[in-house]
Amino acid sequence: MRTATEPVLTDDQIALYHKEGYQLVSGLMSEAIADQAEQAMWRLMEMDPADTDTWSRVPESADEFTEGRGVVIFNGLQDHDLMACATEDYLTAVAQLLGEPIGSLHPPEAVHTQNLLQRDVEWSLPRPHVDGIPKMHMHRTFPGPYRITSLFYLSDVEHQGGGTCAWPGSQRKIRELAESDPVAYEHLYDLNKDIPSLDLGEPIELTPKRGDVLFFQHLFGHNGSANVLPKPRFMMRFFCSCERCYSTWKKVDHWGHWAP
Ligand SMILES: O=C(O)CCC(=O)C(=O)O
Ligand SMILES: [Fe+2]
Repeated sequence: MRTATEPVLTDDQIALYHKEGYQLVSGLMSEAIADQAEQAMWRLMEMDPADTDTWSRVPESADEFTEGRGVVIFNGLQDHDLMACATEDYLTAVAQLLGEPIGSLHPPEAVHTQNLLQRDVEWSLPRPHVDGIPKMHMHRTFPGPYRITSLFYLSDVEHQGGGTCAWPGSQRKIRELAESDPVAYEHLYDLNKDIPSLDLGEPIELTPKRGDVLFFQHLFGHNGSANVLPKPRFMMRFFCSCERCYSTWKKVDHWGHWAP
């Protein structure tokens, strides 16, 4: 059996993460943890997984619903079944990808959801973005608001069901653009506007399974895509209120994105 100090990712996975800027990883939580977390999402969404009529409802208790994207946002949830996804194996994988000692990272404190409801649009590939772009925060491009981030999928995502799109290797071309004019691109807000003009190649539409975690780097080009299927797509990211996370990547209230 693995002990808590042993690595979980292979050298190949780590090398690919550095080369391509991202890595989709399965098995960082048990099936039982993933199942409990999915059930927690159904509860929060005030939906019955056995009754498709409930799947298009916007839950009363949501913090935000953006109709244009069909996204249901809850901020700062500390539901036990969702927080259980921050397993030792997950924290070990993050440490490995960052090149930090295993066991040295502070754990996240809460969850931010980005659940996608079905939209009545023609599905198409999105345009790439980098994170940290809201004008109100004016995040600096360097060193950027995070080194690594993680998206947790808590439902199986089918083709056109709200998979995140990833541009492999895009972080290098986006960094080159940023470095080509440090004044014009001092802020991610301005850098992001010019990203669609780069030739980043074809994106990959990821179709993750429940319990999979997508890791990506600062300056990695990605974006969500519409969910045109009836089943909601469940996805979450972690929040933290510690001074360092809050000051590097403040999000809402006293929460920042967890930025180890
Ligand atoms: O909804 C998605 O698949 C991706 C959302 C996104 O771009 C993000 O959380 O940074
Ligand atoms: Fe993003």
